[in-house]
Amino acid sequence: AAAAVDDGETTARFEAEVRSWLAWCRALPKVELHAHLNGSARSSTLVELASGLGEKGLINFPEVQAILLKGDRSLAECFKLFDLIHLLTTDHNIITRITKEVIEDFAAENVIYLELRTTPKCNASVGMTKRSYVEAVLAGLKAVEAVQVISGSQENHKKVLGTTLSRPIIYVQLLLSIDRRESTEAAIDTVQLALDMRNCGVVGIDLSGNPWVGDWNTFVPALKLAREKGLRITLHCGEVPNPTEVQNMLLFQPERIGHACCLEESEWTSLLHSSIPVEVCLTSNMRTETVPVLQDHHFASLYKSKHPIVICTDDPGIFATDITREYALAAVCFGLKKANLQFLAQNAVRHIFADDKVQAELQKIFDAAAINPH
Ligand code: 6MZ
Repeated sequence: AAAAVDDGETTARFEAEVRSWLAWCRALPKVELHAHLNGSARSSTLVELASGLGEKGLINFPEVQAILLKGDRSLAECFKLFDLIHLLTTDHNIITRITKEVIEDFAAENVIYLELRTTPKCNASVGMTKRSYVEAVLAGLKAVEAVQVISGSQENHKKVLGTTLSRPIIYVQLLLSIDRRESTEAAIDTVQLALDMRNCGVVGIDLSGNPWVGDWNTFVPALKLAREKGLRITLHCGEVPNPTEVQNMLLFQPERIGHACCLEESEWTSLLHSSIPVEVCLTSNMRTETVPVLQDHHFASLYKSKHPIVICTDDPGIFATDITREYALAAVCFGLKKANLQFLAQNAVRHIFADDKVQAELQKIFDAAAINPH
C-alpha cells in the first residue's frame, strides 16, 4: 500500500521499480535526522520480548504479536502501539539493547550520521528515572560493535578519529523528546536533563507524541529554556490540522520541523518564506493516512520550491521501512534522478544539529564516496 494503486499489477510494478533502486540507494551515504528510538526497534526483538511476557502470563502473546506485525495502521492506532511497545521496553537493559540494534540497523543502510530521538521515561517499578533512561540509551551507543560510533564531546571525536579505524564510522547524536502528554514541569525536566547531558552527545529537543493531545502553550516555557541555553529544537508540526498551533510553531522558528502534512495556504506560505528545513517521512505519512496518496505528498511542492528537505524514516520498525527504501520511494514517486538523490543526501548535512567541524568531516565522507550518478 505504498502508492496510489488501483490493482495488484500496478502495485507489483511499483514495488519492482522501487526494488530496482534499492542497491544504489543503500550505497549512497545518508544522514537520518528524524527517527524515534522505540519506533525504530526491530519487530523481531519486540516479538521476542512479547513472547517472554506471554510466557510469564503477563500479556496475551498471540494478540500482541498480531498487533506488532500488522501492516497498515491509523495515526490513533500508532499511539496505542507505542504504549504497547513501551510496556515491552521498560527495562534499562532492553533500552540499551534496542539502541544498539537500531544504530547497527541504520549503519547497515550506510547512514553515516544519525540523530536519534527518544522520550526519557520514569518507571519507579524498575527504578528508572529520566536520567537513568538516557544513561541506558548511552550504554547502547557504547555497546555497538558492527561500526565505530562517534558521539559526545569534540575531545571524544578527536580520540576516535586519531586512532586507526578498522570499522566504518557512524556519528550518533541524541535529541530528547517531550511527549505532548507531559506537563510544563515534566517538559522542563527533560530540557534540564538534556543540558546536563550535553557532553555525552545530547544536542537538542524534539516535541512529539499524539498530535491530538496537549496544547502548544504548555511546552513553550521548556522550549524557550532550551533555546536560551543553546539546544537545537525540532517540532512535530502540522501532522494533523491545527492552524493556530502551526502558526505559533512557525513563529517560534525552530531549527527544523517534522512532517508539515496539514498546512493551510497561509501557513504553507509562511513555511516557504521561513526556510525552516522539513524532515519528510513518506511511508509514515502514507501509513497513518496524514497524506492521502504518496504521489500527492507535499514532498513534490517542497522540492519544486527548493525548500530544504531531509528524507527520514520516523519509525522504521513500526512502518516496516528503512532509510534506503525512503530514498527509493522518493525516486520512483517524484521522478528524481540519482544526482538529485545524491544532492538531497549530501545537502542534509547542512541541517544537522552539529558544529561546522562535524559537518566538514561528513562532507569529506560524501566527497570520497561520491557514487556514479549515471
Ligand atoms: C508523533 C511520534 C510519532 O520516544 O519512546 N512518536 N510522535 N508523531 C509520530 N508519527 C507517527 N512517531 C513516534 O519513541 C516513540 C515515541 O515517539 C513519538 C511518540 O511519543 C512515541 O511514543 P520513544 O523512543
